[in-house]
Amino acid sequence: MKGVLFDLDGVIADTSVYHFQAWRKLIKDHFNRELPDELEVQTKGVSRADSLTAILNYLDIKVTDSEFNKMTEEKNDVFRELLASLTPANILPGISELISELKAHNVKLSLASASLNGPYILEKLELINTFDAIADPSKVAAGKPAPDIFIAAADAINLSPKECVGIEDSIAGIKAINSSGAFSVGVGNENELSEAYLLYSDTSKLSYEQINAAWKKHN
Ligand code: B16
Ligand code: MG
Repeated sequence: MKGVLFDLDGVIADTSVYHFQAWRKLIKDHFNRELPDELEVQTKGVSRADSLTAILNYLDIKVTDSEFNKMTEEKNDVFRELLASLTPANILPGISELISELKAHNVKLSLASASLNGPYILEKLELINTFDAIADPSKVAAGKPAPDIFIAAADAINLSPKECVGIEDSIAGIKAINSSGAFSVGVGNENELSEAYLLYSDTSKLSYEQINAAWKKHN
């Protein structure tokens, strides 16, 4: 295992709460409608525009292109306000320890997040200098579940996906890792992430030794 391709939201930090809070506020303000908890899973790991499309489809609401664009900007403004209070204390349990182990074994770290706010979030978490590369989601042709962002993240550290492990908390993300050719490690619910090659219930359980051994066995 020469590189690890990290998802951000739900793996490095629990910013998913902020994402959904921002969507809820937007939909309440615009349409006075509530979003059910189960819709959150459909927006996890999925780009801002694809998330809004899923939400509007669920609500059976149609908007013009310009309203749609205005809404994605507004959602991001709310999300950025919520992010203002983010500190290293928001790094999920076990992640700092895993990063230290990876660094000690000369494994390269690359960010494979769908979020255009990735660099800003890593700065707030004081992890920006820890990463060797950040793949730019605005430069890839297709978002998760397409493999593009994981291929770009591996490429940014001069590795092929085969030499890498990807860590994800979303269904779309696990599908993306698997089709990129990297080894998928899921963090979360077994029913949701059954396609992950290796699964942990939460980030505190992530183990460098286990992940490396599972990657070796797979290859
Ligand atoms: P932004 P990840 C994803 O992050 C989130 O899970 C998803 O909810 C969000 O819509 C997407 O980033 C885009 O984020 O609006 O900040 O560009 O899980 O891929 O790290
Ligand atoms: Mg995620």
